[in-house]
Amino acid sequence: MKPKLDPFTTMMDLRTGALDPERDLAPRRVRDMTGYFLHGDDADLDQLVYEVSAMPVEPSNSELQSSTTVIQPGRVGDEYHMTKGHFHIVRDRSEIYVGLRGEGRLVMATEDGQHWIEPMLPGAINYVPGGWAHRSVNVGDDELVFLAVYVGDAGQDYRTIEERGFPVRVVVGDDGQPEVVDNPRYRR
Ligand code: M6P
Ligand code: ZN
Repeated sequence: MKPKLDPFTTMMDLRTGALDPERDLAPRRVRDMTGYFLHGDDADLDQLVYEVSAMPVEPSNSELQSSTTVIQPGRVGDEYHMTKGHFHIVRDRSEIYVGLRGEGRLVMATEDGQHWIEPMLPGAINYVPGGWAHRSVNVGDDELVFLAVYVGDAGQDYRTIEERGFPVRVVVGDDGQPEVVDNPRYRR
């Protein structure tokens, strides 16, 4: 076969996730996440929640997509900063996360309402099998930084999460520690 791409290398700062050369950077602020946080009504709309920088590769099943995500520490209401979270449009496509910095929770859920939580920390390689929606939550005081690699044609289905939410939320408990509680707005 004739290759479609030339090989290339991107340098990643292992502490900050910054890429060199810089790649497309997508910031997500509270204003971009309406409806995602249960108590988001009086939050500062300019508050930066996370940024994603993705490698420039076409979204086909013969390639691997990859990106780094940096989630700022902080909360909206009682809920820790988190990504929107998504199913893959092609549901059986899988993904790997490599934790680089900070402390997080990877919340996963199936369409029939099961949920599963794995720790995110430097050195952790989290495997997200096909069929599991995934959302990362920063429960620490530092930035949460991780590298994600996934099948190129996976695509992100945000709508299902916007309509139904995740079965659980990660909130700060009375003792100041992260706690997983049911999401009253979850719809199966
Ligand atoms: C990881 C990957 C990306 C995703 C990003 C932010 O880097 O899963 O595919 O875009 O996290 O998550 P989300 O797309 O749910 O906002
Ligand atoms: Zn994904």
